[in-house]
Amino acid sequence: MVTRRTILKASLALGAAAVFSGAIGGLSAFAQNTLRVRRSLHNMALNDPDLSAYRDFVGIMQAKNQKDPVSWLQYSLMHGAYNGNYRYCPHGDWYFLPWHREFVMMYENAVIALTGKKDFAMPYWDWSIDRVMPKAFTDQSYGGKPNPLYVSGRTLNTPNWPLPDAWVAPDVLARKVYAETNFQLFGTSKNPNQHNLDMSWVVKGGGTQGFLEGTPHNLIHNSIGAFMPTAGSPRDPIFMMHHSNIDRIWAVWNALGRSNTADMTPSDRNLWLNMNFKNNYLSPTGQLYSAYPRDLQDTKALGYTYPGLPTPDNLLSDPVRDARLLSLLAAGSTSDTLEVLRVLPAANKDAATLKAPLVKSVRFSASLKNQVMAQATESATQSDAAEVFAIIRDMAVGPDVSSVRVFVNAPALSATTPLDSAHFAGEIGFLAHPEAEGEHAGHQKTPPSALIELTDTVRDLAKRGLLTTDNISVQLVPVLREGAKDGAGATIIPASIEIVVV
Ligand SMILES: [Cu+2]
Repeated sequence: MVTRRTILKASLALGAAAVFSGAIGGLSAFAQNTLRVRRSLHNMALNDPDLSAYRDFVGIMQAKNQKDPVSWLQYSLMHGAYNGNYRYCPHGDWYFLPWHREFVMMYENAVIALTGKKDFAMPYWDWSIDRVMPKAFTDQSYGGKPNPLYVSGRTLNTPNWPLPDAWVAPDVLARKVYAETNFQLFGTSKNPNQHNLDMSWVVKGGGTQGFLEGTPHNLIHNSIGAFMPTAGSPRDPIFMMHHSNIDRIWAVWNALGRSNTADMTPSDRNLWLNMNFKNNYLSPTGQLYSAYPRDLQDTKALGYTYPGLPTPDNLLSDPVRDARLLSLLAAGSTSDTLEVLRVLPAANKDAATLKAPLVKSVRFSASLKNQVMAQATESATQSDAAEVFAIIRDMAVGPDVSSVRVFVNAPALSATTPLDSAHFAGEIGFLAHPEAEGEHAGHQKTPPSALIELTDTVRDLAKRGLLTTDNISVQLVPVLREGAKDGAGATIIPASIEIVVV
């Protein structure tokens, strides 16, 4: 029996990654009568018809009166405003993927309408392969004229570039994205307080971000700088390339045989499928329109696909493990009733700062230690070994903080401890989040929460003989926004940190 747990230990997912992570050009594989194929920017010629149509579209939209509903600015404002709040776009809850799928299609349909290129399909930037910004977007001019895809003020010369393996490497995605079989653990979980279909839940956040949203999605937004870390991120033309790739990852995940809703409770299934993103989108003629997740699950039904989608890998889900993790995420930091091991449920008041990382340690019992150590020694055919996670809840994130790095049992830590340290477990990015001012400040987001898988790190430390005490320490180090100074705004105070073994 191949389950998620065995594949984690056997690293079989590495092989699977090689099958579908390659960039495959050309229109041949899936082209049908009307199915448009979104292609990788990898090796795409600067004068490729799709890339050219997108460039022309951006130029047309930017040349319009920016009060026209069909203009570069007004389209972006459906998502949110630069120096302002998010308007309709959900981050940090389970509507993240379907909402952005329709948002990319809104632009794609407008490209078709405004350029007349009927077979246009939005390209995607596969940042697992191309670790720097695509040249088509960084050249200041094209064809002797200013390049509409270029944005000044981006921060592309920071230590974040080229994008590090820890965020985007194919084997990391294989283990942390594709080997996850539960939609909410893969694509961000529900706000546990949501019990109806009121649209205010869409923008509220309050779910727990896993690897996909918290790490590559958020950190690439932040690394690009300029508009991209803000609610006005769609004003940077690279937004669509980034979100087309996020959308492709969802399509790959589904193609592997994962269902969005099969393991949801009936009531959750209703709340996810039937949410109305009411008038959240603009048509190519400037009319508001709506979309529902129930209609956004199958790209082929929507008229497009991606090349090189994998076939199902027959990885079995582990419903007991999924249910335990989801109930832990839903329980909030005060519940203490679950029959799952939880460590450190007490509320936290301490801050993580650059000079003093926040450290939460726990002494493992002998039986727990055995479960954890089993990660290093158990044969790949056994499927009952424990996984270890940190749940970091409701982080109060200072305005100067761009992300938080999570380490396990590191003897010494600083802002420059490398991501390839054996003690590194993960990094969660935070999009810019202006504080709400007064009642007209827009939708207030719930502070972000994150689920960090520690299994690989703990297993690896044990293998290397670096788990030398009975303590497991989870350590948080904030990372400053580009250009920010270490000071009062450079702190993170999570409401709680739990180390859970499921
Ligand atoms: Cu967004």
